[in-house]
Amino acid sequence: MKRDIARELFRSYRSGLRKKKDIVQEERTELGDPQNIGAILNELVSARDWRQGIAEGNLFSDWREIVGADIAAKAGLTGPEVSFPAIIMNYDQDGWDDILVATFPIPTLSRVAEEVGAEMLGMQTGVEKCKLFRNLGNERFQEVSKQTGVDKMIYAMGFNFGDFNNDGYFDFYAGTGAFEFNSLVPNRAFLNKAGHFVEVTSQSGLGHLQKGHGIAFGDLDNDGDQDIYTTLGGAVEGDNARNALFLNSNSTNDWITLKLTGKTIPRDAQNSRVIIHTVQKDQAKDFHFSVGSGGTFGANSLQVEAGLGQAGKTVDIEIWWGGDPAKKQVFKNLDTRHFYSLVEQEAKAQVLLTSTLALKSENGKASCCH
Ligand SMILES: [Ca+2]
Ligand SMILES: [Ca+2]
Ligand SMILES: [Ca+2]
Ligand SMILES: [Ca+2]
Repeated sequence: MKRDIARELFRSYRSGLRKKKDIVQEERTELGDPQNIGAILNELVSARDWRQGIAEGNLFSDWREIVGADIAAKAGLTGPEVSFPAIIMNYDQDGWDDILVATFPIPTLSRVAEEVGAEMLGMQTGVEKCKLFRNLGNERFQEVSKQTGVDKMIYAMGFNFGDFNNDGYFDFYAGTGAFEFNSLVPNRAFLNKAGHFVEVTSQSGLGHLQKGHGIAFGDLDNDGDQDIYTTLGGAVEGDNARNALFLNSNSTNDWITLKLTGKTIPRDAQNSRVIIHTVQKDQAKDFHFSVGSGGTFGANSLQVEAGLGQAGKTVDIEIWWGGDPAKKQVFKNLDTRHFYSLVEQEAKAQVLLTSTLALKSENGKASCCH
């Protein structure tokens, strides 16, 4: 059965210090083997006098222990020291996937609201911030947190990405909070302006105060822009909240939605690469997407719901089925603002006749409700 790390983390946090003698020591075989995570946890507990929950929260900050110091140093991936969710997205549309890691500083969890408030007032807090690692394409990464505007103290749990405005650049949304009832801070939204992130929590209407766990991007009403569904509520019994669905209503940009079906690869076509060739203001511009469920906590639509900026009426599309460049297939002159079904090894793209859904609120009105 899949482990619920968040629940275990909370239980461990609440139950206080756990005696070292209660922890079963597992023999560690060799570095680099991810199956040794349990053994590494135990080592962290033992070596640093941590509780088990803190060790779990810190595991991936100590990933050098897992992959080996030489690989960690070569890759340039260091910190944050206390991390929780992470997302892999190609934030700058250069074709190489980058890594955004959010912090979840256990020692300051009891004062989340005051720390976040202090940061928003421009005060120094000393709490560790999010890190963005840009993929340099040579098995190395460069930290670009400050220059891209993500050096914020987000305390994220749910953490996912999509495209708020169909400009082809991935934006992200973080569900925030911690265990205590009073750790209520807005869930936070960041708009990607061609590689620089600007916080749009207030103006987007996404700054819901309840604790954010699962976050899913998907075009629920079939109108070409991604809507967001979020699971809200904390880990403590009674810390409940109604989930929220946010309909997207702001895009004038072009888009195309692709439903991929594999034949030589798994049918859902996960990990397939999609490169969309566009012309924007007489300049060639490629957008890179992949088929996948997105970030940490919550799963996005497996359709490629691609924002295209001002791409105009048609685009050419290149698929690397299963992510394999040897399984490349090209579809030419597909109409933007349409839904297509693309099947591996079938030359013709089929238009999906998808009608827009008018989602209604409980009172029967067609739109809803801030
Ligand atoms: Ca990149
Ligand atoms: Ca965007
Ligand atoms: Ca939509
Ligand atoms: Ca819409």
